[in-house]
Amino acid sequence: MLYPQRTRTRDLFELNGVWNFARENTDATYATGFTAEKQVAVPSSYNDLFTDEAFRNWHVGVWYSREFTLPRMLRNERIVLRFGSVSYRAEVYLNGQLLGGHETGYTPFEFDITDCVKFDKPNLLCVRGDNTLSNETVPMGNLQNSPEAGQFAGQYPDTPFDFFPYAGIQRPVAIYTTAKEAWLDTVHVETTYTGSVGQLTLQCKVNGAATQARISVLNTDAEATVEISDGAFAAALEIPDVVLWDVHQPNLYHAKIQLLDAAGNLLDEYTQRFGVRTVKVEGNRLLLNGKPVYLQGFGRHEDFHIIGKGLNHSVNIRDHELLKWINANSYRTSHYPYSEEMIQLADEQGILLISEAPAVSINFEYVNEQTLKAHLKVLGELIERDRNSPSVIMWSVANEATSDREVAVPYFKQLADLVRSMDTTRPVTMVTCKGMDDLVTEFFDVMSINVYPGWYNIPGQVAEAKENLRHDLKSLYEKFQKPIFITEFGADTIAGLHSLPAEQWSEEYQTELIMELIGVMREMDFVIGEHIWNFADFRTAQNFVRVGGNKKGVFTRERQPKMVAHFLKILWAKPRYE
Ligand code: GCB
Repeated sequence: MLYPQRTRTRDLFELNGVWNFARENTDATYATGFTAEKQVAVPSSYNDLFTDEAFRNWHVGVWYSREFTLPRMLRNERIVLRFGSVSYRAEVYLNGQLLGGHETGYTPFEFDITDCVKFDKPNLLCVRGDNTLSNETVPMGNLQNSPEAGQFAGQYPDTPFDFFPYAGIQRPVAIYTTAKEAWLDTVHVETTYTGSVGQLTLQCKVNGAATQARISVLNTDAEATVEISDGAFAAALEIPDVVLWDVHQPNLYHAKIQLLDAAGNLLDEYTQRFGVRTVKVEGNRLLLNGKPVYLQGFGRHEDFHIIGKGLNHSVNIRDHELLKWINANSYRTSHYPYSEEMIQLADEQGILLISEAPAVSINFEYVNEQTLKAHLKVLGELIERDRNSPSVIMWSVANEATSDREVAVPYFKQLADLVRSMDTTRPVTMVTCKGMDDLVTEFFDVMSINVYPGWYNIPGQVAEAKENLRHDLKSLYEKFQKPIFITEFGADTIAGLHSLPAEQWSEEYQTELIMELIGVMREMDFVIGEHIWNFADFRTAQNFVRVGGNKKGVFTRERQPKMVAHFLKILWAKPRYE
């Protein structure tokens, strides 16, 4: 599915703004219109907009509605309604008619509404959202708080993971048009280079009557015209004197793709952005354009006051500003696909992403075939969505599954196989907390591990925590013989709490622990990256170990630095490999 854009042949407008909202708490039919309980913002999570606890923790059916009018000049166009994401599942009705649904939040979906849209009066759009999680959803939820439900069992709402289950229409809603005769459906870009010549391969799917595709890479001499057959075409282009995409020079190219009919008339035009770069794991190094890169940065969340996980360009800009300020070069989109707009910013600003499926805390006590099906589906949708983004350098198929159980082995093999069948240009990983007991590391290029010495184990004792980490890293490498990426470590810290000598929860403790543990990681040549948990404080479900959320942020939830940020800024100013 393409990201929507306005071109010579396509129109685009957004349906964001203020919509009507109601919880589904009667048997009434909502699909043909309903009495609003509230007004709601789109995009936004609905949970923190209102003052009533009942709205905040509401996770079953909710309804959104609004009207829109289409101008008559679009009468002869193909019209598509597109959602950036609705968590966790959506059903969409236009003028009372069910268009379809989508499951697994965090990925986009769209409907061709050409045949049911009206031009002579306003159209009524009603969307049912539902964030009920179960053992068959990814992520799981509502596991009845039983102890087997894992480390976060017993919290409210009932989620086995450590972030608030925000819900609603959290990303943009748009209408775009194409010509009815033909339109470009999908574009897959792959790039490499030989010497100073960049190589671009395009694989595209097309609908309708176009017979030829003309491709030109803007501001270069690269162009090609190819035949379309069976609704598809492929093209290979060379870019002389290529400027690679890199962290310090995130150079982007634009491939203009035009679909033509037999007479040479333009039917569709779309511009696909791309960067020329390679990424691979070789020995104990992650190589970007053939040069070793050490990952320094964070695990993160889409999370902010009031809007929850709703897309907000200002927050995104501020977050990337802080990443640049602190000299980070990367982050993991823990624990789900972030908005398309955020990925685009990373492409533009040269930030490296480890793009993660929304499979956090998969618990094999509860997994069945449906869980695997949902997991494969959303992983496939994520790869399809982000594959053309140069900033995405690695796929992470899951975070902290109970991957020490035999049943996890065939499950994760299928996930790794799916990724490799779709994309052979990026390494694949799975983030584990099972250490020496992990049974699925063999399927992945990099061993990504979450470790909390000095916090969950060996609390308050930095010297012992260092010794523990040193020992564990050596044993893991000896056993698995893979480069190790530390995807999480850190300490909850209340901004403004100080203590000398340092003790848990103080800014001094977070600073000392993080800086000392990094020292140990850097003793080991096989460690390819240090990602601190977390970039910023974030909201969680309620339980007795979280005081107003998770406080492991290097920045506060308001995006101001804690003490450790200043130390990291100095350390990260000098790249580890030169
Ligand atoms: C983890 C999880 C992360 C939690 C973190 C913590 O291992 O991957 O989602 O937020 O620990 O702070 O406990």
